[in-house]
Amino acid sequence: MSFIGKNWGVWDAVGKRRRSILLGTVFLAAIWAVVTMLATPAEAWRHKGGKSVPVGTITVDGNPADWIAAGIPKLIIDPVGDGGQAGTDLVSIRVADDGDKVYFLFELAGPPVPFSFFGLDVDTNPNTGCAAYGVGMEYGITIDPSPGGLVYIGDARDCGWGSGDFPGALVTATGGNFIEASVPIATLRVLNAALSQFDLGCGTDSCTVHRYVLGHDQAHGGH
Ligand SMILES: [Ca+2]
Ligand SMILES: [Ca+2]
Repeated sequence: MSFIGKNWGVWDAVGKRRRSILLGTVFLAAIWAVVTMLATPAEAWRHKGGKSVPVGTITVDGNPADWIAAGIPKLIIDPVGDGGQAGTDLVSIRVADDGDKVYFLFELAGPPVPFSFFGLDVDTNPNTGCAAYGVGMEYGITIDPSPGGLVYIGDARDCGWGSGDFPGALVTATGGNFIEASVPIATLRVLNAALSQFDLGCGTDSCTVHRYVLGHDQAHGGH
């Protein structure tokens, strides 16, 4: 009996160890679930906003009515009063794409004035490109909204970019407190042929970096 008892004791010890391992695993899984649950909404929220639309939905004419009619949500909402002059103080940014171009609608606190700068991280890797505007930007966007002002997108990997990098690629129009812009997706694929998403950072008025995923309806705009 003592032999059996001993064996039972061994089995019991093994069983306890197994239960202990099992409980430990369950405990770790529970912690991981909570961590994931806490982390996911922020990440998901940060990456949502914007919309893929049919070709012809958006006309770059400075009139935001087409964006409103198409129900394109805000990708970025920015506090008013933190961006210098009203004409460079960001209020919101909407982003959309139609499979051919990426469109931007920048809303400012007043009629746009020089200059607005933005950075696109087209490999969504902060360690590649120029570390500025909260991203590792491959492309820089310069917008001088004054009549005849230069507007361009350029190769910013060395932190400098010029109007001669991709001549005519950035098209803009202003109206009221808005700057509307478009860039061919083909231009963005010059520096990342596999482009499917990008992170958007702001220069003149810093904003919270947000990710835009091409070809998706991304409801629920965020800050
Ligand atoms: Ca328009
Ligand atoms: Ca990058």
